[in-house]
Amino acid sequence: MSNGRGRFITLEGAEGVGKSTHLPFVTDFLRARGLEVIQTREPGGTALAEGIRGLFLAAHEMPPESELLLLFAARASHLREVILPALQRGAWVVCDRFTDATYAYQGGGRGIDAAWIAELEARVQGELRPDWVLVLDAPVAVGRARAAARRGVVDRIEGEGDAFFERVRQVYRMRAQQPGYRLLDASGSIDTVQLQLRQILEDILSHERS
Ligand code: Z5A
Repeated sequence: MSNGRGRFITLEGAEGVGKSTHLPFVTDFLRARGLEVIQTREPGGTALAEGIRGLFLAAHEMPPESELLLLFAARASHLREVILPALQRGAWVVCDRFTDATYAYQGGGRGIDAAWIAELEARVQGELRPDWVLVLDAPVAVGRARAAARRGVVDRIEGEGDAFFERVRQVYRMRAQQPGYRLLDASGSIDTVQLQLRQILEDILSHERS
C-alpha cells in the first residue's frame, strides 16, 4: 500500500439495503488477502458509544439536534478508541455506517442544515474521512419490506414514514457522486450484490497498490 496507514471503508445505505448482511463478506474478502481488518459499526464500537446507541434508538421523542450531538459524541469515542489506533497500526477498518449516515438521516431525514453537520465533522474528525464509501441503494419499498420481514421491535428511526426514507435515499445517492464513493444496486439477490462488491473491492485493492 502507498503508506503505512490502514484504509477506512464504510458501508452505507437506507434501512434494509443489506449492510449488516454484506459486512462479513467485505471483511472476509480483505482478510483473505492478508490484511488485518477491524469490523465495527456506528453508532457504537466502544462501551460509551454502545450506551449512546441504546439512548439514540430508544423509542421516545428526541429533538433532531439531540440526535446529531449524540451521534457525534459516540463518534468521538469510537474514533479515538478504535478507528484511529487501528488505522495508525496499519489495519483496515470496515464500518457499518459513519458520517454519511448523519448527512442522510439527520440532514436529509430530519432537515438539519448540512453546514452544521460539516462543522461537527471537521471538529470531531479533523481531516479523517473514509477512504472508500460503499453506498448500497435500493428502492425504499424494497429495503423496508426486507427490514419488516426480519424485524422484532421497531426502533425510533425505523418508525419513520416512507417520505423520511426517500429523503435519506436521495442524500445518499447525491453523496455517492463524489470521488471515493461507489454506488451499488442492492435491489437484487444477495449473490448479485456480492458480485458487485467483489468487483469493487478488487478495484480498490488494485488502486491502493498502484
Ligand atoms: N443512524 C443515524 O440516524 N445517523 C447516523 O449518523 C448513524 C446512524 C451512524 C442504526 O440502526 C440506526 O441509526 C439507523 C440509522 C441511524 N436506523 N435506521 N433505519 P441499525 O444499525 O439497527 O439499523 P440499520 O443500519 O438501518 O440496519 P438495517 O435496517 O438492519 O439494515 P441493513 O443492515 O442494511 O440490512 P440487513 O440487516 O443486512 O438486511 C435486512 C434483511 O434483508 C435481512 O433479513 C437480510 O437477510 C435481508 N436481505 C439483505 N440483503 C438482501 C437481498 N439482497 N435480497 C434479499 N434479502 C436481503
